[in-house]
Amino acid sequence: MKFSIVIPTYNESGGIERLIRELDDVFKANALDGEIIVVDDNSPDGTGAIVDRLATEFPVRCLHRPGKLGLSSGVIDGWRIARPESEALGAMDADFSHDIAILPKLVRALEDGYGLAVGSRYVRGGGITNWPWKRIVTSKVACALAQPLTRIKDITSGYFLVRRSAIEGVALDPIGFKIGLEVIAKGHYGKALEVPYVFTDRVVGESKLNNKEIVNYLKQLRKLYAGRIFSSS
Ligand SMILES: Nc1nc2c(ncn2[C@@H]2O[C@H](COP(=O)(O)OP(=O)(O)O)[C@@H](O)[C@H]2O)c(=O)[nH]1
Ligand SMILES: [Mg+2]
Repeated sequence: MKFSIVIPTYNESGGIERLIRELDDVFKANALDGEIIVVDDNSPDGTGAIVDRLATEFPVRCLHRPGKLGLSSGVIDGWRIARPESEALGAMDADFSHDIAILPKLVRALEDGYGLAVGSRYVRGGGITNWPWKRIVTSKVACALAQPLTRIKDITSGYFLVRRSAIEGVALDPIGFKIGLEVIAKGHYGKALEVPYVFTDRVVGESKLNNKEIVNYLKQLRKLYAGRIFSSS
């Protein structure tokens, strides 16, 4: 199944070239027909220019946005320009936290009839290494707060593939960091599969998660819960 995977970037010059090379290796080794769309928010460190240079050699394009407009909106904008033949759309971070070795499993899951395949830290076989305990607690609390919305365990995962038809016509809120939660809560994907992987903290660059994004997450949850109450009454 052809797919397009969006990588939102802000100041990821330290790793983006290696990531694209390694993704291309994974595509070739597993006969995957994937397109990479990097959505760069005019990173001061020149991430966008690096991607433009790689576009002649690798299946990658860069969507340049004028400034730091947010992770979720970046993924949504990237999906808008995905090639029409891609039946699956996905997202992945640029910092190697998301293990590219499980990408073939995500693709195969969709080929096997799942509408959504999520890279998951919170199912058997998954985990987290070298994350500061504060981040682990934040992530667990974030997942617990959203648990009533879905059976999926790693609700805040930013690593997934979804059938395009499952989100077509669905109004995805571009707020904040958690585009995966929007898809999980609103998509019409039928069966979902969580594929375990071990999340590793970034080795280069800096995290962009800050208190503002945590507040954005709470706002997003409030809207999702309000939408549920409204639609069930
Ligand atoms: N285009 C874009 N990408 C962003 C923005 N904020 C974060 N990202 C990217 O989103 C991904 C996840 O961000 P990261 O800082 O690693 O978050 P963390 O893993 O939760 O600490 C990375 O690839 C970032 O470069 C943004 O405002 N715009
Ligand atoms: Mg990260």
